[in-house]
Amino acid sequence: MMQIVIALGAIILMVILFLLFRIQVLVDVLRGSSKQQAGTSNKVNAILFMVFLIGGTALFIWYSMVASVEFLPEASSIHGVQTDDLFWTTMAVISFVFIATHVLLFYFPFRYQFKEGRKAHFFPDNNKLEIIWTIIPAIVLATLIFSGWKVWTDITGDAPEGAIEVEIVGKQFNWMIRYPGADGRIGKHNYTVIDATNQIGMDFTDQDNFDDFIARQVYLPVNKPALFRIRARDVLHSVFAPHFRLKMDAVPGMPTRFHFTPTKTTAQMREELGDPNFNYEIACTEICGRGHFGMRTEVVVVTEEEYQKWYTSQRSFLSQNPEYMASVPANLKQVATRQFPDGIPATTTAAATDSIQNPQSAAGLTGTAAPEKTDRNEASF
Ligand SMILES: [Cu+2]
Repeated sequence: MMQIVIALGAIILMVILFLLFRIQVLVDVLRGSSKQQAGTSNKVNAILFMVFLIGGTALFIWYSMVASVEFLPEASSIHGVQTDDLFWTTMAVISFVFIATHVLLFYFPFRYQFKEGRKAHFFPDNNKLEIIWTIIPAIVLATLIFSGWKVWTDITGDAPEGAIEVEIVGKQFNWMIRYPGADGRIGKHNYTVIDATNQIGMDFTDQDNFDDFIARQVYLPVNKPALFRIRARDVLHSVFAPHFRLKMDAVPGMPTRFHFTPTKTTAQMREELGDPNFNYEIACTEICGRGHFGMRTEVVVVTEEEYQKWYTSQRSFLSQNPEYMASVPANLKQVATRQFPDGIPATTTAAATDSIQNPQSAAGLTGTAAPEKTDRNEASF
């Protein structure tokens, strides 16, 4: 009830003010003082333009200083330094233009506010001026775009010889990481063979898969080029490693890639930032569903020595999951058994035979009916 009374009171007050204003105007007309072309609001507005300019600039400087604490540390990759340089050069150019035009934009209404008896200068066109303000931005923009294009083609081009290949597959909701084994080749994949264990869909009719291994983190040696082979299993994801200035979409059915060279080890970064808990990370920057926020994987950059130690300590997927021997074609069985220097564990032989009839039971999903097997070579995503 009280609110209604207040609202009604406010409306009545506004109506009264409006009527008073109208009466004042009518009185002015009668007195003949309405010929005055601008009231006090002319001056007030002109001053407000200057207040906005000065206040806005002060806020901009203050906020830039406060926010700079959150900026990423210096890039930890070779191309990252180039993209940062490019970013700051572009930023400097557009900031200069932005500030120059906006100072004029706000200063002019103040400087040239309405004044009784002052007449505007008639200035229809000037070809020389128009040529200057067309050619200069054209040259500046073309230079910026060309240098950006040059860095971009370098990043997206072929990886240098001997780059370490890592496959990164996004799925709702985590990243799966696969390394090639001693052969240096990542094996073929096929979505029809995906199950609860073989989540990446390693196709064991391809012998390149026999020595591949799945890793929980991305390990990389410092100062050595690395190539990410990126895929997605279900929806769009995006590989984002901000410290390396790396971002590439993971698209179902369309493999993408990104090569870069890390220049600082995790230990170096921890020391530099004074943060003993620092870790490089890969996050997903595509809103890919409910668990999107949880798509985080660590990237560990180590010395070449440490990397070799880690790499050689990894065991192939096949040697850890001998039941998949059942998926290896007869003519390749001999090659695949090399993954088992101590022989294939006897207990799994039964499971291996079983998985031929029921692949899901091998994956620990007993009790569910196995889907009919399709030709594994027929489709590959
Ligand atoms: Cu995602």
